[in-house]
Amino acid sequence: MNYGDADPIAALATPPGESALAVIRISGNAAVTRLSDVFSRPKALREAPGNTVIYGWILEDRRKIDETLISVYRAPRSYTGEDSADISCHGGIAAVRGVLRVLRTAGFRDALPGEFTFRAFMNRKLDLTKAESVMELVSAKSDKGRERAVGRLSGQLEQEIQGIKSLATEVLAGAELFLDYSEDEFSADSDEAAGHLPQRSLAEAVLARLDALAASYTMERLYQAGALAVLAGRPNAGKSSLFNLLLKEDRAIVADKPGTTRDWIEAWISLEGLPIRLADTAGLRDAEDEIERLGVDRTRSLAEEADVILYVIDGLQGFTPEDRAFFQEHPDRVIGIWNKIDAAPRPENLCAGSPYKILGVSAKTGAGIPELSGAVIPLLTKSSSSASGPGIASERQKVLLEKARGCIREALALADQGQPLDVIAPALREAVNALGEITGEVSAPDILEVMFRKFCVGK
Ligand SMILES: Nc1nc2c(ncn2[C@@H]2O[C@H](COP(=O)(O)OP(=O)(O)OP(=O)(O)O)[C@@H](O)[C@H]2O)c(=O)[nH]1
Ligand SMILES: [Mg+2]
Repeated sequence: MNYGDADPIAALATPPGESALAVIRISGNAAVTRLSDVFSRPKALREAPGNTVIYGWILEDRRKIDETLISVYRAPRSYTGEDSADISCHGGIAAVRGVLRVLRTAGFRDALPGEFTFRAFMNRKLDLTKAESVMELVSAKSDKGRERAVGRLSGQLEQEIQGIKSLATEVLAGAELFLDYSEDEFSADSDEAAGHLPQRSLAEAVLARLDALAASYTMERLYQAGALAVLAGRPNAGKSSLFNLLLKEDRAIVADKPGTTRDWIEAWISLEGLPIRLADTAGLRDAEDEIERLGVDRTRSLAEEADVILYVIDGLQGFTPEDRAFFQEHPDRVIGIWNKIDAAPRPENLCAGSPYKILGVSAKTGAGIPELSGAVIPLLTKSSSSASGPGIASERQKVLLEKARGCIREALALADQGQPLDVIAPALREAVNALGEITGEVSAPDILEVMFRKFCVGK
């Protein structure tokens, strides 16, 4: 794949299918002029200033294809930084296809995934953290995820990285200056050049800010990608009843017969703003029936994948040896749920002295459910910082941040060992470069391509 160089491109920016409206986006050299060649009011469109809307028809050999509103943007005041336009046409499959066909005859080629945002980046309309946040915003599944992406789109992360980078650059400059000076005045291995990092406290401040950003990753990933919560437990414990209750929908079959659920099912829910993929599974037992046994195998493999296992105990049956064994197998990811407290209250001394957390709930009355969300969130977010300041959200950002962090740590360790500055300075330089790569100031074309390819077409 190769992104073009301001050649005119077009793409459908809305999902294909039947809808009231669809938006087709165009951008590139003379984009608006080219569009006017296939428009019912060419002069009005050609002369339209930026940020205005023009009404008219898209024409193919003077035949009307669709009635549209064209939002006109002029370089550099557009998303891509080029002349561009959003064509609002009718959302029918044939209408969209017709308009795209006409655009091709007018000299537009189909845009590649992420090509509009790539151009925005190349034209310095946004840095890489903002570009990534565009996709994060498009895929946000919860309000909190949206809010975090909007923070990055507004430049929160970019500013933080820039701030850290300028501190790191100061440390590097201090070291290099000293190095130049010492080359003139002292022999390279004299005492003055060794064992002393000028601005050491600044380097420590850089490390502290990098540590804080690194700690935000788990939480940011949770808000973006969500977590997998698996309902597991013995047959008839009430897993499907809880699934329906948390989903606020009668989705799973509930019956008094043990072994009702066979194939697991899943749905997205939101717990205090966190997107959770909730799975209801087949009850765990030594099943005689071949199909049920396959279901139980799936429960086990799903439980292995889970970020948190909601292990449901049938209050009417009590805490069985099988229940205890399950807890012992998954000590850090399981939350116990003593279900049916409406009919069988949770015993006071249940698991007294053991580290297991077992909450009493009723899928029938909803009692104990708020406490359940209260227990799930801390388990998922343990050891990660609360998401209030800037945070990193992509694997790419994480890798580069860790690189910068490792380099600063190395520089400090070398200084501790009394190494000379010409040994320390390269590590500092590498840290500064890694930070520059996060925002895209320093960037290799192949890395950019890999990153933008993950975008959707039209974005
Ligand atoms: N009294 C009472 N009954 C419940 C409660 N939750 C579930 N039940 C009943 O328990 C039975 C089993 O419920 P399900 O939700 O199908 O249980 P399950 O764990 O999904 O069972 P399998 O799919 O067979 O593994 C049904 O008769 C439910 O009505 C509860 O909180 N209180
Ligand atoms: Mg079930």
